[in-house]
Amino acid sequence: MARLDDMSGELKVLGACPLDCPDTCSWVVRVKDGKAVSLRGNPEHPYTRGALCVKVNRYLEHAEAPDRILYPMRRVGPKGSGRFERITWDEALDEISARLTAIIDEFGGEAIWPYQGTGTLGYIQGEVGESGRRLWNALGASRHDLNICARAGNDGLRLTNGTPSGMDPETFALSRLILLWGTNTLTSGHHLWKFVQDARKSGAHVVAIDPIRTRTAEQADEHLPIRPGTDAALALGLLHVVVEEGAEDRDYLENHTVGWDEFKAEIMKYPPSRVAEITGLPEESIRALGLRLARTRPTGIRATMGIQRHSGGGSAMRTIACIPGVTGDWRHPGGGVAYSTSASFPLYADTRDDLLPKPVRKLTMTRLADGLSNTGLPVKCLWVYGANPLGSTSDQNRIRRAMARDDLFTVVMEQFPTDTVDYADIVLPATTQIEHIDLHAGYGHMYLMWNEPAVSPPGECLSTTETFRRLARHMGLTEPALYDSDLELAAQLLDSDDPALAGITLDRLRKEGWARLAVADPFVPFTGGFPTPSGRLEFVSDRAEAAGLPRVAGYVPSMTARTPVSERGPYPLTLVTPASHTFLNTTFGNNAELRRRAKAPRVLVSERDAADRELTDGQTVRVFNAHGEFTAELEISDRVRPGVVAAPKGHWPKLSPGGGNVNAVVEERDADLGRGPVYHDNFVQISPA
Ligand SMILES: Nc1nc2c(c(=O)[nH]1)N[C@H]1C(S)=C(S)[C@@H](COP(=O)(O)OP(=O)(O)OC[C@H]3O[C@@H](n4cnc5c(=O)[nH]c(N)nc54)[C@H](O)[C@@H]3O)O[C@H]1N2
Ligand SMILES: Nc1nc2c(c(=O)[nH]1)N[C@H]1C(S)=C(S)[C@@H](COP(=O)(O)OP(=O)(O)OC[C@H]3O[C@@H](n4cnc5c(=O)[nH]c(N)nc54)[C@H](O)[C@@H]3O)O[C@H]1N2
Ligand code: SF4
Ligand SMILES: [Mo]
Repeated sequence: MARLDDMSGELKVLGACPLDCPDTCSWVVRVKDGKAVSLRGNPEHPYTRGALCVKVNRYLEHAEAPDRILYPMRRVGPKGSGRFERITWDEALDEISARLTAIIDEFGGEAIWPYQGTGTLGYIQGEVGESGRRLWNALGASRHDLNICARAGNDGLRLTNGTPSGMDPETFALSRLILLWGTNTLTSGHHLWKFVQDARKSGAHVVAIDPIRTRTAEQADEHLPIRPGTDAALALGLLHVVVEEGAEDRDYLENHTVGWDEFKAEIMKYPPSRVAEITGLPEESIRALGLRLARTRPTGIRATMGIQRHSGGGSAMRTIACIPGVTGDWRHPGGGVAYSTSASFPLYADTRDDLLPKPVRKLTMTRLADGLSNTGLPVKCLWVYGANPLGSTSDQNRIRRAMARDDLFTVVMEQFPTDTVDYADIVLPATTQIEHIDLHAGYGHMYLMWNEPAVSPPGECLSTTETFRRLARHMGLTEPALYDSDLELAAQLLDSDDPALAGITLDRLRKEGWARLAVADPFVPFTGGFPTPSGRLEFVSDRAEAAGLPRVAGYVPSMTARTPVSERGPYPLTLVTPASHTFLNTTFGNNAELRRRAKAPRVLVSERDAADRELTDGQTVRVFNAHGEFTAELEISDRVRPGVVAAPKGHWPKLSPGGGNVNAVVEERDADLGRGPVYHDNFVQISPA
């Protein structure tokens, strides 16, 4: 908690980075005379080790930025114009209560869509704890399915292992072969790198598998520039070599897995020669990596979300997860697969679903445009918080049209005037992390983190929980659970007999700022079996079949991978749209210095593809398909393979030339599991602007 620093007379307040990033850093805010004077990485935290990142180094500047929304506002111009007048909280809550009551009376509570995003991952204010859901339940609102980020991969891993959780990323220091697979470590969660470097000092070989030569690929010992959406084929090809070498762990297969015979038959269909054709990788590279995999224990695979933003992405994670089942790597610390540690934290927010007056429909986050166009039971109120769908969600132009609907009542709780805010009827000013209480779990480490507020909110900003408490009061709701304080909510979350929380109390967290889960160190998962129906790692799965996938893990090509150029019509190029180094999704997209560093929106194109179109380096181009277009500066680059072009996510549409970003060309189309999005699986064409 806050403590006085004798030397300077400043308070040191411990907090945690709330952003959707695996590293969930521990930070120290120094406060003098009620004002935050610095915010730095906590040198005492074993994962943060004193460093934040290029983005969050500017968090204080962000919280104090001149464009911060400080007061409730009512729209005065047409939807999309961004013209507002300041109103009081009472006026805002009166108007909201009246509109919600009228909507519920006429259409029922399900006409409300609580569209919560990943702006903060807190258990109290954010998406992990589904902040606000008690109130939505009391109003009978539709359920929101927050599947925009990691769902397809989560579900794929669940088929194989029963859980998305796996390795403790700190144990990569013990790996002897590291595959950084569809993950841009140095950009999207750089704290892992220190553990990778520790492993290297002991001789580990590091391979990046990514269609782009990212800054991570550049720093790796080897880079395999795979064709997007073909990862499962590569996994099978590597295992083909393992089996040829007789290096499968027969004891592990026998005692800890099911379906080996069928899976082996699947593997045998993918010799390196065939895999080379599918993946576009040289056969020798596949064979060489297969040999390394056969001979190196432990092998640690860091596979994150890039792999699964594809129509076959859930299956890709499912099949990659089979690798340690064959090699027996789960026996060793430093072996296995690390995707997300979220499910290792046994904290459950009591969302009080018993308050729902009747069962309600679920609306899918990745399908906002579709959902808003539903005419059967129309959405009449869209309530956006912690999200910027007009920047981050697929099919931007359709969303824009749907949000312009006159009969849609839109409320946005925000810190900044995003493109989404421009379509709000009422805007409510939201606190930042240095102004509210929260509790966090890392999804790339094993620590619970406490965030103590360091300063008072500026203007009339309120936290998510406080906003919903006030709205409940305004609507005359009497259910006591709607009024629990933040500390009461924290205590409820930690009230658990789970051994992983042994010794972790609210008092201790507030005092120390963080606590490692009470699990072995080094941590080896699955020593007591797998949480699957069979209790074993499942190469075959009835649940997969029920989900419409093959029973045996294998290769399900993405759309771009299975469509030959000759069948792509006017849009022959494959677009991938990964993390930007300087923004976090669209958060920080309005920061002047980070925008300067990001440079204008750009698209990386191979020399061949540029030459075919007579395009030159630095030229302003249109990247387009049937759904829309965005404008970008073309960069001729050998970082992308011919046929593939890359443009980062995160630029604000309204701050971009042409008024759109990459999501103008991303289709609203489902991945193979969990209705996940397909951000790296779209066809485009490029022409001069
Ligand atoms: N700086 C920064 N950090 C971030 C974010 C950010 O926006 N900026 N976003 C945060 C969030 S919300 C998340 S979910 C994580 C996401 O971070 P990551 O898990 O790293 O996900 P992506 O950036 O989508 O993709 C990672 C890499 O996968 C590659 N890739 C794309 N398609 C394929 C494929 O088919 N096969 C393979 N092998 N690779 C492929 C991309 O080229 C990219 O380099 O990062 C978080 N961290
Ligand atoms: N093309 C493409 N698009 C992508 C991706 C991709 O790889 N490619 N990645 C996807 C991924 S992984 C994700 S997770 C999504 C993220 O998409 P969103 O969940 O929409 O996240 P952001 O775009 O960062 O917008 C979050 C907003 O929440 C606000 N905010 C932050 N903290 C708070 C708070 O405490 N209270 C309130 N009320 N607001 C707050 C921020 O100011 C910000 O405007 O984007 C997806 N979009
Ligand atoms: S965005 Fe990630 S790396 Fe940066 S401070 Fe937050 S948790 Fe740490
Ligand atoms: Mo994400």
